[in-house]
Amino acid sequence: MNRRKSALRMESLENRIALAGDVVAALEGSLLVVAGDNLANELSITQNAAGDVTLLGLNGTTVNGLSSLTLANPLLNSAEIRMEGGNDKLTVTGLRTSTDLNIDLGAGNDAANVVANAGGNLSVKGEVGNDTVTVRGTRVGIDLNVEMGTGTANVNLRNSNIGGNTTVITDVLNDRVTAANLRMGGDLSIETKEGADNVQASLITARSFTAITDKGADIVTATDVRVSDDVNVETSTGDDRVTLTRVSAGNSVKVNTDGGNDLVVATIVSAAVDAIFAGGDGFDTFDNNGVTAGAVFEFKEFELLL
Ligand SMILES: [Ca+2]
Ligand SMILES: [Ca+2]
Repeated sequence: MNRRKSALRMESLENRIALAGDVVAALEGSLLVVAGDNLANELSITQNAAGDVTLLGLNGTTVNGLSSLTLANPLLNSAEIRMEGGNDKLTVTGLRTSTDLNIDLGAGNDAANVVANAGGNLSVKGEVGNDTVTVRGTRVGIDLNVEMGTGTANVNLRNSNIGGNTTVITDVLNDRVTAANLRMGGDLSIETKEGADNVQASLITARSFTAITDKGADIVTATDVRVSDDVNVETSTGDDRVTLTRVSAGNSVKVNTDGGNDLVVATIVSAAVDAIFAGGDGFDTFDNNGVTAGAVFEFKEFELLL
């Protein structure tokens, strides 16, 4: 009885290790390369105030065959983190690179939570699978790019500063993209492709804001968005709902909801040049709670005005 029990225990421990896999990490000059395997890896990468970088495997995941690896204050120009296949979980806390930080979650249902300071670009890529990506409390010197593959994507960007552009692209299926409290020197572009998508942008300062949601019943909500150039929202076919609240543009505001029975609510929206709202085909409703335009204010193809 006892022997059988311990044999079972041994087997279950082996299974757990096999499922958790191993992550290989190496410093190649000033490039940190981290590569998971095709199992579900759970990894935490933390850089402390002294500059030491610790890679900690969690729930059975090992790092170079061990439970963790610490690099003493390495000179980090850039980092490449590839999680490969499997449902991976990655947490990055305080990692500082003087140039680019690239994260590829690979296939699988992955989750990444990133707090970093990248002097160059920060890119997070997901392949097939339902991925959740959070970037918060982060500074990016140049561009922040998030690109998700097929599957339901949940992208959450908040409390961050980006020197250049922020681009989020998700693939088909019902995606959710939240951008909150972001300040950037360039453009915020969110493109969610087909599926019933939900785009929420709030407390944004940027050069421009673009949301393109393609087919499907989409929701686009922009609150406290201030741009020096254009605001552009296109929701394509499907019954869409676009809500703009306290949105101001140094150039124009353009909203086009295309086919479907759409609802557009505009509250305290100002454009230094044109404000143009088009409902497209279908029975569309425009709820105007204060739109001002320096040149042309036009709303067309709406069947009901509130
Ligand atoms: Ca993996
Ligand atoms: Ca993966």
